[in-house]
Amino acid sequence: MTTRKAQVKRETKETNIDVDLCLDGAGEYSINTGVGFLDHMLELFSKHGFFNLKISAKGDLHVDEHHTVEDIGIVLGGAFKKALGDCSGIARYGFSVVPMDESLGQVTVDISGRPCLEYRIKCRKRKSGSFDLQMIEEFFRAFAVKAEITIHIESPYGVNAHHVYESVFKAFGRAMDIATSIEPRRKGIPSSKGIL
Ligand SMILES: [Mn+2]
Repeated sequence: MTTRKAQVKRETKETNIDVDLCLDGAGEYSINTGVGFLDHMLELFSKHGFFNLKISAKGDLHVDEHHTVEDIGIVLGGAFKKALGDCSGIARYGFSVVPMDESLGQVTVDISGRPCLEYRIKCRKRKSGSFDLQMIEEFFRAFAVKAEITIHIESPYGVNAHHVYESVFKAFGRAMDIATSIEPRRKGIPSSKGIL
C-alpha cells in the first residue's frame, strides 16, 4: 500500500500556512501556528490519531486569532482530502469517546464527500488562558468543508475548559484514525453508490 501523504500550502494577505500530513504515521508532529492553545490541541490530534503532522503558520495575530485558526482548518482539511484520494479501501466511519478527568468528548466522523458539522459543547467557558474558545467551532467547520467530511462533536459535560477541548481533540484524532484506516475486507470505494 502506498503511504498516503499530502502537502498543502496556502498564502493570503492574512495568513501563510504550510501543512505536511501522513495518514499512515506514528503520531509524530511539529506544530507552530503562533497560537499556543491550537498548537497543543493539534499535537493531541496528531498523537492520538497516529498522523504525522507538520504545520507552520504565520497569521495576522495583531488583529486576533480568527484568520489563523480558521485558515489552518481550511489547509488541514484540504490535506486530508488530498491524502485520502478516492478513499479506496478505507473504513469511512469513525467514532471515539474520550474522558479527560471530569470532562467527556465524543466525536463521530463519516468520510462521506459531504461537508457537515454538528457542534455541541456544553461547557460555556469563553476563554482558555487568552485563547477565544469560540474559534474551535470555526476550525472544525473549515476542516469539515475542505475535507468534505461529516463531523459530529459533542461534550455533554465538563468543568475545566482545557480538559473539555483536550477530550474533544483526542477523540477527533482517534475517530479520524479509525475512519481513514484501511479496512482489509473493503473492496474499492466505501459506498454503495460507487463514488463518494
Ligand atoms: Mn493540556
